[in-house]
Amino acid sequence: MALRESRRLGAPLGVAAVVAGLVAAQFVASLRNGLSNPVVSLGNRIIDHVPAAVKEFAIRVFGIKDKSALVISILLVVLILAVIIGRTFFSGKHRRAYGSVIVLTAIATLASLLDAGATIFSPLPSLVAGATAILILRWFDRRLRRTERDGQDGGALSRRDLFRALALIGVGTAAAAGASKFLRDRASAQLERLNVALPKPLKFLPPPPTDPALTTPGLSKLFTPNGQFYRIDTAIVVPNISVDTWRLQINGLVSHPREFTFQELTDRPVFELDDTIACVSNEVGGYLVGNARWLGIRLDDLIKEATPNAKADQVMGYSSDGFSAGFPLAILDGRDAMVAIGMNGEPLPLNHGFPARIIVPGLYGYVSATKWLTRIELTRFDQKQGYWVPRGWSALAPIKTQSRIDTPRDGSNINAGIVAIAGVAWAPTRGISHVEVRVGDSPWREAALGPEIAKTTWRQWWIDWAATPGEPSIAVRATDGTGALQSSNRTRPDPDGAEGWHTINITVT
Ligand SMILES: Nc1nc2c(c(=O)[nH]1)N[C@H]1C(S)=C(S)[C@@H](COP(=O)(O)O)O[C@H]1N2
Ligand SMILES: [Mo]
Repeated sequence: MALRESRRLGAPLGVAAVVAGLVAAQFVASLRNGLSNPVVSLGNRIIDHVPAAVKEFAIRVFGIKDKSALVISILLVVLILAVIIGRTFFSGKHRRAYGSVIVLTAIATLASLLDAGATIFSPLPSLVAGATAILILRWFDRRLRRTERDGQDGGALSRRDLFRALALIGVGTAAAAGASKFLRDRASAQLERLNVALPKPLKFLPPPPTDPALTTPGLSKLFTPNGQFYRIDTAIVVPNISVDTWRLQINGLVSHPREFTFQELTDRPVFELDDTIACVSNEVGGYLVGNARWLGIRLDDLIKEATPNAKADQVMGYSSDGFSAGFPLAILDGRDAMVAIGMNGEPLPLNHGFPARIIVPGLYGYVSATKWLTRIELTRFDQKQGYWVPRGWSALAPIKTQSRIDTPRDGSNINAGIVAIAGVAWAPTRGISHVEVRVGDSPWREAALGPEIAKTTWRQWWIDWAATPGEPSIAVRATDGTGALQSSNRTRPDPDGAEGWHTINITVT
């Protein structure tokens, strides 16, 4: 009776043991930087090895939630394994169940040893997870045996006992989860960020003009608020960097390697830059693009002080979590590339690279915009490749001229009458000189353009259109500041950015 009962309880008990192990691991991982959560490490290894096509797919299907989807998938697989382990264990095959836990622990250990900056301590949480799961399984087993031996009303008693045990594990798990969250928050860069006082630029940029988006519902704002700014990176957990211990190194093929504390860096002259950044994975008409007023330190000055050797032809930024992005040294042609510390009047948000990142006007993010920056290396293209290059993306990646219709939305129904068609167009650093709109088969019409605050930023555009009933398609195309028309040839984002005119279909009734 007790045995049959226990077999049925195998699944929930297996899950309880494994979940308790994972929570114990998270608790240990939150005690100090450098201890890796096993699920995060497994996710990191998967992200490291996904081909460009899968990354594309994940971004398209899950958008910026791609990493939550990854973590949830890993947890689901682990939970399924936990059910199998629980059932195996409680049907008497103890060695096989322990063996499975040990194999899982070994995989997690290996995964955490491969994390950027891993030490021999990094797998500690994985080992704690494995040990916790095994101890809990053994404890359950002992209780089961005891109730069986005592023989008094076996099944009922063992079930009550086991539910009590489950409740205990539940409470312990919740307590550990709460404590680990508390510890993480206390150590958090979030608090330090609130205390960072941004230095003042020698000369402020003029205040932004009145935003046309105020009068055109649906049009993107001239400056994208930080909370709405797109986020793309490989970090499952945002790096938690303390400005007290943070250093920026500049080294590699240089005669004067440099190292700065956050204070030393921000004591230098800072300047403001209005710049639109874009992700190479952005589809035609997509939202992986945003405009901000950045505050930072001139990158060309920093590099000049380090004195690159004649052999150096690439500037590679590295983040605390092992990401890297490289671009030609020759790109620093006087343009306002910076080590950014501020975004739209605030210290960089954690999601966008606190305490410092690189911004290079005119280059896609994956070759330039390293967040959580810790090192800048002068190197050679024939010696080092940035993170995404061996994964199938181009080594050189200037931002292509693109335009997007924000309103009306693709597939929407609107009423006949006067309607605004509006959106944004960008071509940093060339600027936008014309935007044209075509409705159905009508000729292209020149759109009105919003203020050009800089050649590095996007420009809003709009036309008033007298909509009549039908199902028209609407297309947009931009001409950059050099007079070059945006390419009409539809291409995929990989290897160096999508091309084509954004075209939508709507219904007018
Ligand atoms: N450390 C780090 N920096 C990174 C990335 C990353 O994965 N890790 N992704 C880059 C890519 S692909 C883009 S498009 C931009 C996005 O910047 P955002 O998230 O601030 O919009 O960051 C870049 N910097
Ligand atoms: Mo990107």
